[in-house]
Amino acid sequence: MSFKLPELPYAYDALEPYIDEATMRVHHLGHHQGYTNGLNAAIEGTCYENKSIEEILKDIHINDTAIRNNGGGYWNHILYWQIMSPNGGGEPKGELAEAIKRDFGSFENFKEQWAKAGAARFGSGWVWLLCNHGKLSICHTPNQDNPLMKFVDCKGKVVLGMDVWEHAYYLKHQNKRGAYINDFFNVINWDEVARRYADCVK
Ligand code: MN3
Repeated sequence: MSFKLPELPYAYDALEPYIDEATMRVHHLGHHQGYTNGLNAAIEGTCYENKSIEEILKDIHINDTAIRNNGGGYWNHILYWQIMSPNGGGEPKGELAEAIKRDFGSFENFKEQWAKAGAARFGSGWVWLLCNHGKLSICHTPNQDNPLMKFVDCKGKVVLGMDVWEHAYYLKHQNKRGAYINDFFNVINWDEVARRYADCVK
């Protein structure tokens, strides 16, 4: 069995003007395809060949560098495409909105802490919103690491993730990561995030 690059759930230009078409094309067809190919090459002939991506990421050792980088990249980007939407933005509703208010004080405070985490991640990496027995927290990781990996010190189920690699924003936002993060808030698919949160608390 080998992993395949999933199709985007919307057109390449669907997230304009916040995330531009050129970035989406190179990000999906270039970077995500690259992680997919790298993952398939790294697991060939190993005990991971017939495992799910989640099983692989939960099991790997910190020194399994090729699977860590490519498998992380494969999983992280699938999440990333799903938690964005051309109908996204605005504020979360219902149970998720209540949980954000409870754990961050307000949606505005959450946004501020999220942007701060994005700025704090030096170099390449990801910012995560995690649900741990219903409680929400923010964490960030380097490279393509994610909270599924046992050596990563971020505990909880991922409900939202944001790519802060330069390849996610450089063509449009150049060196202004903060401007990209502001734009990201206009495309967050809160329905999908709420679905993941409901899955965590059920
Ligand atoms: Mn990326």
